[in-house]
Amino acid sequence: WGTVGHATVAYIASGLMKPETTAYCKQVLGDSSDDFIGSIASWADSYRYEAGGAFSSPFHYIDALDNPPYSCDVNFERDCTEEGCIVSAIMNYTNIQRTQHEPSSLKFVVHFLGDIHQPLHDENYGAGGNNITVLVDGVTWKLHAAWDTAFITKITGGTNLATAKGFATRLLANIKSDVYATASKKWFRGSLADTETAAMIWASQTNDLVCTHVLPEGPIAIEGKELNGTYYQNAVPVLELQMAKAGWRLAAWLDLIATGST
Ligand code: DCM
Ligand code: DCM
Ligand code: DCM
Ligand code: ZN
Ligand code: ZN
Repeated sequence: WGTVGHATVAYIASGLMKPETTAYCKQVLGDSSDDFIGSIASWADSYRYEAGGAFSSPFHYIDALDNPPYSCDVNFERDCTEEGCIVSAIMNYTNIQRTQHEPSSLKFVVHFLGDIHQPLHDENYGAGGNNITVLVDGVTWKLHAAWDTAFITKITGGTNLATAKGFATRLLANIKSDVYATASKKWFRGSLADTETAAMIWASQTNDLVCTHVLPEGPIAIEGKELNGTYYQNAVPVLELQMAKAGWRLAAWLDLIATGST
């Protein structure tokens, strides 16, 4: 996700987490403001461009070697390479956070629980959609960035932290009321007793969306095409649900870490 997507996930989580989890995160991050988590959600995207941070680049995704739109699946042994992937990164930084309570592992966990909910971060095809070019309202985008950023800007009309806060407020209301309240009771939460299974279930559910909503008729059907019609209309509810699920799961995950639970 771009900065609005990551901050939206973070603000949703901050609206759902336990008070002791808020206190824990504020203490670890050394930030007592309301933006303690929204303001660090995109740190990992700056860090990977720093000289010492290049090792973390593969941690933002898992390149599922599936065959969309005919079959979608993620396989840890097949798809997580030796340099690591988003699933192994969530496992590692969650364990570091549980034992060392330090800021960089918390910033990684917040970021990667966001990215794992972006369908193209759980897909190998076209380097996660970076090699597919599309149009959004006449502007050329990589398909990956259309999902990361262009569609979210089109939904919210903004690009800053205030935009994310507004978007998160609306999605939080959905989680707490009619729109997602019943469904969210069945969302898979995950447990710190088996972090690989948790992250793999999040990745697999998200990867399913590559077949149904990202490449439903294959790449040729969208290459060079304008996506602001039906394709975008079908993407909006998926993007909103992925933001909501990611924020809800991040809150639950941080609650377990902060309270020393599994
Ligand atoms: N990005 C960038 N420069 C930065 C931080 C982020 O160009 N300093 C861009 C690259 C990605 C996007 O942000 O297209 C989101 O990154 P990702 O989705 O890989 O986390
Ligand atoms: N990305 C991905 N899968 C890949 C390669 C990259 O999901 N196989 C993501 C990471 C960034 C975005 O795509 O969010 C752009 O990557 P880069 O900045 O490396 O071009
Ligand atoms: N917003 C949203 N969905 C929209 C339009 C806006 O979630 N379709 C969010 C993002 C904005 C916030 O609401 O930051 C306030 O919007 P506005 O500036 O239109 O009042
Ligand atoms: Zn991305
Ligand atoms: Zn990222």
